Amino acid sequence: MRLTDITIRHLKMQLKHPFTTSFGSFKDKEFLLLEAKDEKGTIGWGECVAFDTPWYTEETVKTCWHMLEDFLIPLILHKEITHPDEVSELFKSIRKNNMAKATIEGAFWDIYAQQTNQSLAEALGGKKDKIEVGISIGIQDSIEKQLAVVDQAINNGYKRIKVKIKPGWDVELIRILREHFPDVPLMADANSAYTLDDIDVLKQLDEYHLMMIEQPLASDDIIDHAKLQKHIKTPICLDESITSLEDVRKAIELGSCGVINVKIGRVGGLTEAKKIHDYCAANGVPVWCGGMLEAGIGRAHNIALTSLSNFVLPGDTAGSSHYWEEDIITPEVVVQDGYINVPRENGIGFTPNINAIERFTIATKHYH
Ligand code: OSB
Ligand code: MG
Repeated sequence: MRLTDITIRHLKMQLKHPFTTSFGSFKDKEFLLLEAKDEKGTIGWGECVAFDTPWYTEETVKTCWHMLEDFLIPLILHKEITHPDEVSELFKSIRKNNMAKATIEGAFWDIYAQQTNQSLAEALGGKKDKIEVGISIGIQDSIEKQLAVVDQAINNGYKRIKVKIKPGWDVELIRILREHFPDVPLMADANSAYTLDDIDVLKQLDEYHLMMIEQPLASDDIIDHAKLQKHIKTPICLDESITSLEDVRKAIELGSCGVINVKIGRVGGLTEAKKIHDYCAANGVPVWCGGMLEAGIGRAHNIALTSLSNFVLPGDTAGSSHYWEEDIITPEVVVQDGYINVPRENGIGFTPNINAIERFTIATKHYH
């Protein structure tokens, strides 16, 4: 297979509800969509998960476009490639910039799956025909509002509730949630809002049998997380800190976490995500698929990845209608009784809605 044409579109979509974390709030999502064509005319799609500001990790929409245009696209265009695992090898000379790399790699996996008459899930080795889904709920304006939103998510069937915490919005919030929902599978995500100085607060969370606490400490840390894990019973789940299989190996060896959140973009693509999955399976570490408020293309890739067997915990891949008035794929992603069916059609198994995509597009560029 050879990629002969690539189109990058910059989209801006309004979120149904503003999403608030320990870092701030956003109302819209700006992101890049990549459409790639091979020499036979097969089209594959990739969604870049970087945000327009570097609050989560260092990449942004603009850094990704720069990396794609000036480095990654020139490396891959017209190059003969037989298997998508070769794409990350091809990009090895470029350091980091994982979200940019994953964008093309994802489109290539989609093309490869179609060319070999498989669904993307099958091409990755996924065996599940449906996946369990959780939901990530942003910080709300009041405890009452937070309770109402959690209650609605439970009623909608989500298999696990994740809430965002930050200093001053933590122990009391979790205590009240537990009072109202004693048995719901519950976890908290801090997006790096604490340091080891906060160890006493984090210890208090042990009382509420949370499934895990996600990324309490610095976004590039595994050392302090290992220290923290020795002092708390609740398993730590690493998100921001994990950018590769090597990071996972070191974190597990150090005892920095008991669970890994896998995000395709953060680790540089599906090939690396699959390696992390396999390594964690071999080491008895459960994984789940995180979310980046993706539109339909990114969501479809997450669903395919989650069909692998060691994705034993519900992911953050809620249904399209949780995020958007209108998604950019047909059918949209639907959650029923807490499950999403893994599509069986070739490729990502959802059809990009070109009309919707064009309406949300604010800039386009072609490469060939
Ligand atoms: O930390 O997992 C996170 C959203 C954007 C960036 C980082 C995170 C999140 C979420 C929501 O928690 C996940 C989703 O619903 O897509
Ligand atoms: Mg997180």
